Amino acid sequence: MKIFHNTHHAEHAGRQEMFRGRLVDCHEVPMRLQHVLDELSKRPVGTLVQPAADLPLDAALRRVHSADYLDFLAHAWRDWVALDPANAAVDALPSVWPLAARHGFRTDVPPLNFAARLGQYAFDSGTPLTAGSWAAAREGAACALAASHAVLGGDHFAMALTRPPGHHAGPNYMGGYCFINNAAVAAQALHDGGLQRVAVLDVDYHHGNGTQTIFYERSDVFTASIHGDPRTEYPFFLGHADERGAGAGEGFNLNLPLPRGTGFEVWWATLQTAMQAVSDFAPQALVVPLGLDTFEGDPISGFKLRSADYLQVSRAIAQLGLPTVLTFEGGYAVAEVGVNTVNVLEGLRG
Ligand code: Q9C
Ligand code: ZN
Repeated sequence: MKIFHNTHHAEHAGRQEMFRGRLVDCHEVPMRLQHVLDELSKRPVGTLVQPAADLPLDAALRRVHSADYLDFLAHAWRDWVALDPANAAVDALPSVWPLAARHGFRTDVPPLNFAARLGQYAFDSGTPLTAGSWAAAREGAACALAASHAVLGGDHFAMALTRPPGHHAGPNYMGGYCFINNAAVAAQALHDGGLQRVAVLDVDYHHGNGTQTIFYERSDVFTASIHGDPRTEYPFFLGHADERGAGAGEGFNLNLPLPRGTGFEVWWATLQTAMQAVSDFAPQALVVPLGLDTFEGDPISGFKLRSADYLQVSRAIAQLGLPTVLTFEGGYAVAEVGVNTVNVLEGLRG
């Protein structure tokens, strides 16, 4: 199995995120991926490779994100520093939002102030944008794209060590530590490579709101997500069981929210439900946004999976028999995220 390594990931190193009125140290840190690499050096379940430099990345990004959002991201750091040269010493976090027209605010006059523009494109204040965020996110997306190309070329599994993560990023917004939706890039690339039906099975603790939204009105990409109930868990405003898709996409989105505190037995039964729905869709390939924040020791999440459970999870996923791309999403028990990730990759082998 090829494991695409984002050699630029550490250029995204946010310092602090806003949490309940305080700035706290970021959970989504470069050491997460370092632990995965360290574990891979002990247990080489695949071959570490880098994405080719000549991939059609910009075209692939435009397939899932709006041009204005990508342009915003590409120049965000420059514009943040232009707002005030002192900003070069701090990360960009939004502090004001247009909250949509439903509250009477105007969205028809594009703001020039960068703080206002950041609020247009970010849905939370937990996702610091730094000098290196764009370079890191771009290269992460290149890993996802390269993983899809590997699968299109005949590889059965491919892993993309995407960091920053991606599944909360929507067509034109960032948030939840995510900038580019790597799983959506991968799924769209599989489709564009000639596969008519692609399924996404999101196993991160948090609902994959970005991926759901990107494919919500489509019947060619089936999206399923098992996650903490959004009535109590982030991202709160999407991920409920009654969201089943819209228009041509009606019936092609499946949300399986579970209460905080859910252990492996119930989670496992829910995985069977999700996998049955994936099988019923009869996809030609699968994308798994792999979050390890379902782990019992995760500091910001509430499920109770244990390290050994991840071997069983991926053995089951492998039994779907589908060419599969995995993207790296959440998982904030930093010391254990390497073991848990490599357990998944090991389990794929049966
Ligand atoms: N203090 C992913 O797992 N903040 N994103 C929760 C923590 C947002 C998680 C509050 C969590 C986002 C990719
Ligand atoms: Zn998560």
